[in-house]
Amino acid sequence: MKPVENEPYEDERTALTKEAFKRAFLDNLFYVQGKFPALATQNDYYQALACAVRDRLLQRWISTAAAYTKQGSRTVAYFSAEFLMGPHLGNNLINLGIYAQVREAIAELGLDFDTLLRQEEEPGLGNGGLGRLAACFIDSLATLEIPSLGYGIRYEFGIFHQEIVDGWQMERTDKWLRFGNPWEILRPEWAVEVRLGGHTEQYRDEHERLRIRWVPGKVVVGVPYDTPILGYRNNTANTLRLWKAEAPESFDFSTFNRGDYGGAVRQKVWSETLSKVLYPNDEQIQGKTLRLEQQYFFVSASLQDMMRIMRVQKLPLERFHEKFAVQLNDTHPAIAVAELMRLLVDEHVLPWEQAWDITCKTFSYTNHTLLPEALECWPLELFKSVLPRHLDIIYEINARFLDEVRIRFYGDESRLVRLSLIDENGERYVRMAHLACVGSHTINGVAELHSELLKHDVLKDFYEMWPHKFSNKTNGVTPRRWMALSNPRLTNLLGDAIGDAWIKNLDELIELEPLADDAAFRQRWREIKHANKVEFAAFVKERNGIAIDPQSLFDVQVKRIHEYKRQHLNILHVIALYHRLRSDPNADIQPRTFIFGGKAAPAYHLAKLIIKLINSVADVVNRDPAVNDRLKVVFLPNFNVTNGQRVYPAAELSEQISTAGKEASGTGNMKFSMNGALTIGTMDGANIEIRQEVGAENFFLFGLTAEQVAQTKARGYRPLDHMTPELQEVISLINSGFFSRGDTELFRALTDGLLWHDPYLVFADFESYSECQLQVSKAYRDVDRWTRMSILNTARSGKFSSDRTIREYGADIWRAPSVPVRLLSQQDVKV
Ligand code: 475
Repeated sequence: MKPVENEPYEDERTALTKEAFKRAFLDNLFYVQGKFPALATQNDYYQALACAVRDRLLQRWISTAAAYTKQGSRTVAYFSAEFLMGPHLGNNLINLGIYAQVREAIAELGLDFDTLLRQEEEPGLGNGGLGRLAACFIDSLATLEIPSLGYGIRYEFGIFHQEIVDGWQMERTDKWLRFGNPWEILRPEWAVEVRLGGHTEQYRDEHERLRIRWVPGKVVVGVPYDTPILGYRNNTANTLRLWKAEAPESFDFSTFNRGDYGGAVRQKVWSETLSKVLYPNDEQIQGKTLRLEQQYFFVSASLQDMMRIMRVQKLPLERFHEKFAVQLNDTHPAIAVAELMRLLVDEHVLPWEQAWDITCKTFSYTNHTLLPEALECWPLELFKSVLPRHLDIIYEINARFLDEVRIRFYGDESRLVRLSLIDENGERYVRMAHLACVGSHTINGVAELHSELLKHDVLKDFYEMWPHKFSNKTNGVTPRRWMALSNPRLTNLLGDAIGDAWIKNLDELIELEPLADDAAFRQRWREIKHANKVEFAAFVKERNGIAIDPQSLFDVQVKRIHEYKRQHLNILHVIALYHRLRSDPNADIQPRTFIFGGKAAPAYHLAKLIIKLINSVADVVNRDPAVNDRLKVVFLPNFNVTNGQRVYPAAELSEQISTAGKEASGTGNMKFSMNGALTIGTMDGANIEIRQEVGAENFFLFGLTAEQVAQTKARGYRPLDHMTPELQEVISLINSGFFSRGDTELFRALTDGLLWHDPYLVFADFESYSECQLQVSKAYRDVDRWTRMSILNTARSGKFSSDRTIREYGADIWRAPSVPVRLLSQQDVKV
């Protein structure tokens, strides 16, 4: 092997050539898995492969750590209760630039590479949009070479595994760590203690100053597990640091010595409960003590870890905000504001004013949802029982803040009530969004409309107080995972047509625009979509046992199941089509396959009923020979990152049909569009910006605007005013028991809810939606027109790369310059 110019010689163990890789793979199988081919399972091979790849990351990881330590770089700390990473292996191979070589190497060893990739249990440590956004962001941070750490919780059980039994969702525990996790490295030497509960008391310090001491009721130990996060084709490997909760040795010893073995065991069990399981509620809070304990646990551990880093780099704590920019991913980590104050004031004896100045310069807050039921408020008594000292600190922050409000808005008593960190209307609550706003120097929404609604609605009073804190940062997604990895056929075509600079600079896709008018290119474009559909159809056949026709239009809605996302609007339209076909067997409709996927929160009964309805309609429609050559309905179980990677490349129509003003941004909408699907959507979240980018003529728009929704509600919305004969037929068909073997009550909660309340205006938008779907069918039949529109969607999706989003956060909020990493060889870092 010849050394590359300016690059140090890579030794055998870290070499990326095919032969060196094969040797490393076999070494790992032998020495790490302790297996030889005759005994090895597919999982052993996967583990050996993963370890061989991980070895190749370590050199980058060490080089990165060395560069950051040497430079004392300003660092972004992304605080998030969720990181929905998806499988690492394929992504790391893409980012290392060795996907093709490794695939060949594995094939030459007589193994099936795809089977090995499928062995990986995805780390599903998130619910949906918010958690997946965190994963895209740390990918872009590494690609842009920005020093950063992702801080979160290493849940032993991630988002539940969804099974569909008799049409109903069943939840199974996600035992993702069962076979071990080759991507993480335990760092026990950096464990920290986190205290909880108990009470506070006053005391006098050695200078006779009155101080406050927190006497905790319990202590847990946070143990960090690090996962390297590679940049695309550079030498950067940043860190995702997730905390596991364990019992402190010393604690069970004291109980043990008192002879209380049971008590010692209970303490251990309780401690480990903290990081046991992810709360499966998406955009709905439950107000459970354990959830607050989880939030505080990872936030405290992370801030302590950052202070350790400052000590190692010999930086004084007074410069905390210069070393670190902390982004709060929604209010889940907002307790960090009070915790940093506690650490600085109580533990490091800084004056309150100085500590507050540091705190406000450290934090920034991103809001992800406008739904009132998702705004975190903790009952005061519960809060006090978990974090007594923090409650005092919050009272002090509030008192000083309200003094400021009093002066700014003289005599405006009601404003004080609205702005207070404590909700005093009835039962008292701590308002976490208010704590986040007061303790942050910037506040942002995740799409233009959402950021406007924050300013003029949910956070209006804060906007009036500090307009300069507010900005918009429209979400994005990483093109590495969502195009290069998941859509290899498209990636090849793009490579031939425009090169592969788009993977790092998605704006380059604009070079495709002229090719929309090239008939030969359009033909290739169609062939790729068709091949992706054929592959997906085989997957559906295997998972659902349903044969779907790759010639039909693949119409897809995949996302968490929620009333505001209106999966029921979609299925009502499917029923309407079914009704049309049964009423007129020769009706000329465009054959379609409706694909649904998504999890419902386990306690969200209406969402689960929507899943049941979709499956019930699927059962009838797919079996009915009068229609099943033209209509098919599929509910894909267990929609997650892995399944997303299969579905986006095969989709032709992307359903983004939330009630306007409810979907903060959406990110699935972007994944579809960049993979060439057209959108049918409302004027909501980032749909608006997608339509703006791709052009109104390449987007199927329907429904009320956010403003019209608000007006309609203000006037007193009555769903029955929007009843049409067709909608009447649809509701009657459901209520007749047609989809429920004669059970006329099964779906009553759903249909009655729509008829008498319909909080998300399904009826109000139904006609507009049906009409728009006719336009979709018409466009689809004009094959060239559709292909042109599809190409233009991809060509104009550059804005929706998370690289663009992260550049904006970097420029406006974090001010953390990139630090390119020079690859060190083992010799450079010899002890
Ligand atoms: C928005 N999750 C999407 C996405 O910005 C947006 C809330 C409470 C508890 C647990 N999870 C949540 C969310 O609020 C969430 O996922 N919000 C989503 O954030 C990224 O694209 O529109 O709904």
